[in-house]
Amino acid sequence: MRFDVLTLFPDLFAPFVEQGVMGRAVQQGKLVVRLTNIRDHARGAHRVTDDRPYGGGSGMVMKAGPIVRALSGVERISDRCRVVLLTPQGRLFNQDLAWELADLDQLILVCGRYEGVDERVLEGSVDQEISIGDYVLSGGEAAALVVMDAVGRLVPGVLGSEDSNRDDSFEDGLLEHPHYTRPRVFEGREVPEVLLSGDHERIRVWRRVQALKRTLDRRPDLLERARLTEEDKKILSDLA
Ligand code: 4GX
Repeated sequence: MRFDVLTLFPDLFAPFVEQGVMGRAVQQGKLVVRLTNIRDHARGAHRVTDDRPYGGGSGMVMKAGPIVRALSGVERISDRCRVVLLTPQGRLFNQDLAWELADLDQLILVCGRYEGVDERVLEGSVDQEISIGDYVLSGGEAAALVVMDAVGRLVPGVLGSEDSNRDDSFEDGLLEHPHYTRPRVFEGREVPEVLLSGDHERIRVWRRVQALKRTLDRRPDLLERARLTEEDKKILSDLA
């Protein structure tokens, strides 16, 4: 899978692209990340990328020209390609959308700054607007990193067997059970006895109960869309 990021701050991406799961996947060629500096497509001696809003008001708006020219400069490697603008006005990003995007060959992420981008960029050159949540960032870059991280790890071969997908929170729509590792006692707090028992069935049931308890307690909204087994439903009715 290839990610193309259009941004005024390409340097923000280097540490993320070079390290961790993403870094390894890029080295292995399973992910390709290309950065385009929108300013390289601005015209004039001053390479201006923003201007004052028509109709007045505070703040600046990103000009259409540099963004659209930057998009034209991005090679499309496949028809399975989507141009995404990160904005609070977009579809709320979640694990379902991450899976949908992971099915593409190429994702072009446009990062806006200031008050936003000229609406004509959206009309003519953007396939989808995505928001990573209901809060205000100072630019789309942090949002693009979130999308690349969540989508990239769903691409086959990106996660090692060490950190596989299948146990993850949200893959069944529930929050995760608690995790413990050595030492057995830390600051007087013991690891739950069941986890030391070696009884794999007891451990499985305990973990499932913990996951269901946490979800019921902290994110009951998730239960409506969770993939629940008959055993899960029984546990939940016992908890209630
Ligand atoms: N999830 N922001 C983008 C500037 C902007 C505004 C409109 C394009 C259109 C955000 C979020 C987010 C702040 C990034 C405004 N660019 N992006 N920026 N929440 O808050 O994605």
